[in-house]
Amino acid sequence: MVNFTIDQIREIMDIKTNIRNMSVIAHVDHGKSTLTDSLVSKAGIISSAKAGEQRFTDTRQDEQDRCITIKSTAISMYYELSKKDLDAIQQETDKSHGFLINLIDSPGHVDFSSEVTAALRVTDGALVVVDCVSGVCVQTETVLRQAIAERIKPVLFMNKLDLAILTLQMGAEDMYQTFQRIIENVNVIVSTYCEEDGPMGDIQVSPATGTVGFGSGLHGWAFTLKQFAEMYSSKFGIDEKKLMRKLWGDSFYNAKTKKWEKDDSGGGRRAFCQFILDTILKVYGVLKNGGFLSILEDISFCMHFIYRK
Ligand SMILES: Nc1nc2c(ncn2[C@@H]2O[C@H](COP(=O)(O)OP(=O)(O)OP(=O)(O)O)[C@@H](O)[C@H]2O)c(=O)[nH]1
Ligand SMILES: [Mg+2]
Repeated sequence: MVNFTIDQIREIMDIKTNIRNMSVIAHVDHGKSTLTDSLVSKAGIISSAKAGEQRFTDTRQDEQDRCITIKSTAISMYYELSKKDLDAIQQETDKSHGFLINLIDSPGHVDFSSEVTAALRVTDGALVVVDCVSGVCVQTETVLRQAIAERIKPVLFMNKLDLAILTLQMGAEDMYQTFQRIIENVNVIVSTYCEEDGPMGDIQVSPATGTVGFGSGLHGWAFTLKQFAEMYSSKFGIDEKKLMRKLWGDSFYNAKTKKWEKDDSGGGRRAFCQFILDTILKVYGVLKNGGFLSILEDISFCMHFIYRK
């Protein structure tokens, strides 16, 4: 069931502050169309059972046949922010909680790069997808550079976590180190093409500020540290924003002494591994034999794009 109406979409078109145009950009095969499917299914346009396999935005027969995106395709979705999230972005949206998200799925193959240029011209935010197993590739740098040249702020989505867990059987610390390296690589590119004191300000991405999402487009789930910070905030009695910073980087929690530490010499475990990855690894352990992973389903990366504005 589509969970919005044409009337809602029409109404929101008049509220300019509530429209977000964004492009999904990445190296070829890093999972842009599959991830777009997951977002589209969240909006109810396609069924969740088909999400990830249908590649809804690959509308042409040759795209479906070859499993590759050739033309950029736009899709409009309606999304409602909660009151709390709306307050957080301090925007004059007294009229509506609804947001119109125009998402453009672009091709990653270098032959079709003009499609990326065209997509970036009409969007004001970029969702940069990186396959966490392959890491930052040639086209990742190219499209990121293009986005920055168009003065578009990027957010990062670390994709294919299922592959790292199930196929590569990576442990939590290994995964953390991999993510950390990829984020560093992305930020090196960002700082190469964008000056910190330039017109765009600091546009480096970090999980601690909610500008990096993690998940699997294929299995239809994703998270940012914000969800976990919200969950753990009352348990630790720490404010959400502060807790997000503690859930990333060299921040260790010692369950015995109940203290936060800066290294693991005191017997603490990295907070990101202990409170986030361990949980996900456990879920995969339980559901490994073909269960559908709707438990962690979230549209948080989309939300955080909204946050950045
Ligand atoms: N394991 C796993 N495979 C994925 C995931 N996302 C995409 N894939 C697979 O990766 C391949 C490429 O996915 P696409 O979504 O077509 O990639 P794309 O970035 O849109 O590719 P182009 O548009 O041609 O650049 C397909 O075989 C997908 O099934 C994921 O989260 N996990
Ligand atoms: Mg594609």
